[in-house]
Amino acid sequence: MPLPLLPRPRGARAATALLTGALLLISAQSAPAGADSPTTSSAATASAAPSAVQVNQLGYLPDGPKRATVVSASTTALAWQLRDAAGRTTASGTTTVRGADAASGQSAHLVDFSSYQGAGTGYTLTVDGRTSHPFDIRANLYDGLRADAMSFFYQQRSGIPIEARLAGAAYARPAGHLGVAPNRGDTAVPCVSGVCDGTRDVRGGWYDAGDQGKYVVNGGLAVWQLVNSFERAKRSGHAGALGDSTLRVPERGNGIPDVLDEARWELEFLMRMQVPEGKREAGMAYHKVHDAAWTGLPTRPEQDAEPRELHAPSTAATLNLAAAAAQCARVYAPYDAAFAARCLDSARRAWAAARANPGVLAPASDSTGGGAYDDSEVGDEFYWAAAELYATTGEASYRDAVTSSPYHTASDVFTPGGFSWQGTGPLGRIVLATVRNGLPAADLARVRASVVSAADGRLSAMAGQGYAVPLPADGYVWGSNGQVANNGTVMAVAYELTKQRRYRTGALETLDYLLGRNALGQSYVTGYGEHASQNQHHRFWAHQYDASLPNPPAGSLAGGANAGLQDPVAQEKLPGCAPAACYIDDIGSYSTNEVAINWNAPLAWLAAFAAERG
Ligand code: 9MR
Ligand code: 9MR
Repeated sequence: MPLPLLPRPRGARAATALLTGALLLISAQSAPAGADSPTTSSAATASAAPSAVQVNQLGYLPDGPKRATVVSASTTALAWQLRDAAGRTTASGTTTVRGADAASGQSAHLVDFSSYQGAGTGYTLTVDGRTSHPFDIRANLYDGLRADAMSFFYQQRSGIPIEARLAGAAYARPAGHLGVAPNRGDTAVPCVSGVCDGTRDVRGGWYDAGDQGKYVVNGGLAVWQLVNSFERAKRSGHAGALGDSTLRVPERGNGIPDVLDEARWELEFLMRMQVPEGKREAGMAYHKVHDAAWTGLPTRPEQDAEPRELHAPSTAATLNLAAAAAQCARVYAPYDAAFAARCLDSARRAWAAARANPGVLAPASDSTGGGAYDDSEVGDEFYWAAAELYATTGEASYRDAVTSSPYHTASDVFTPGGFSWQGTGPLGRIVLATVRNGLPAADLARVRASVVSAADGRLSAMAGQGYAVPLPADGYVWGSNGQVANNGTVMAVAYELTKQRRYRTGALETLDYLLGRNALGQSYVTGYGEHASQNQHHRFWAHQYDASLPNPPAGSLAGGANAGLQDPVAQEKLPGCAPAACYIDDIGSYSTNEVAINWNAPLAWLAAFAAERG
């Protein structure tokens, strides 16, 4: 049965991205990528030749914040004009001089046209003879991104064919890693010899990123964020927008919210990674499964001929499973009681196994053929898992684990980078702050205040900069866009807790950064914006290396600026870059331009939040 068409992204070039596939995507996105692109060269010369007007290239919500950054060395205010698609000036004013901006190395002015309440497409902002990329002002601005950022997960699925009717012809592919040659996984994967026993069926789940590894700590975080997004939407009365038949997933029409169908694909995998009862280390989760050696690019999933290996269980993986499965038990209960019960059983066993094996650490050196995802401090994972188990069960033993954890009371649990697969303490705070639980009122108030105070910290970081980025100037690390988006979700939670508009503003301006209001004028989301990333590091969406393969689908978030320059392309092309400008839309730059489930998850979360504001 043909599917009804879902809302398509309408901003700029997005409409063509998924419907007509790779060829049109390429011809429509005429801005050349790579070292010669106008963006890269303008960034390089920005301080010498002040020039750009950087906006959210998708656009702005009619009743949302509307700010832009102008790169200009002028020390006096400049006149700006907002023009509609017909070129008529609909608003005007003067800039605020901001001056030197450490992260971008640029000199900035701010334009604030928030008071403009009109709507339409094809607006531009002109300052001092320079004109921005076109953008929309409309209430349904984020509907398309909400669906596309979620659809990313379907397209990352392992162990199931990706169907043309759902993903578009260019993105269809056979199932990967189902034990069909040349694949050598994932239906009977042995442990790395000498480190653990046994052979497991670990089919399914999502591929992590541009590689085809599957890592429990990152999978646990990403799936938690998707399910958390649904739980949040439900609290705010918007669950319907993520309900059944809202996403392009094969389970459409089964009566269960599509985002939960998508998340279940990963949850089933995570539970397969748990050592079964009766075996040594029963209840623990294997840290990861991936290729024995790095495969080259491109490598289609169903063509991957490398042996797959399970890596030893770790305490961190076990606790991420416990947290995600405990959340599953609560959130799925109204829709599928049997599945919810299975999740709870898995979560309890994982918790008990982690308590019995509290210091089994995944080594940082284990990064051949897959990422290490190492973590030397797991007290925060204990806290997060205890918080989820307590929120779901209300049981005293989990409450005690929460209240006795140093992560429950420490003042620095939220870092400037928010949270990550390595730092999960904030997730415990967010759960306890938002999900009804039996903590004493004063303790609950303190937990909530800690989330709000973290959001205040991000707002003050934004206020001090030319681009309103919720990161400090030294925060541009591998996956900085994921950190930015995570911080956006912290501000959105603070908005839910306080209803104070400044937090909503912070969350929405976080999307402005990701969608083009940044040092490079780069929309980091494929298909959204006039100058959007399209060559992210991926073994199947590898069009830059093989014209028969597609670019990443619309709604794929690039890792973002990384001052560490940790790949050869970044090292060659970006020497001397200012932190926020250390990015290149080249498939070879895996340290600035990969995609990953833990980066798309907060993008999807934020897009759903923003779509509700429309
Ligand atoms: O392609 C890999 C990417 O998915 C990882 O994030 C990255 C870091 O772990 O490594 C990439 O693989 C490269 C490897 O580390 C070094 N040899 C070249 C590989 C392919 O670019
Ligand atoms: O997101 C990870 C980042 O924090 C690390 O610095 C980096 C190097 O270890 O690895 C990143 O994760 C990659 C993982 O190792 C392999 N799959 C792709 C992930 C995104 O690049």
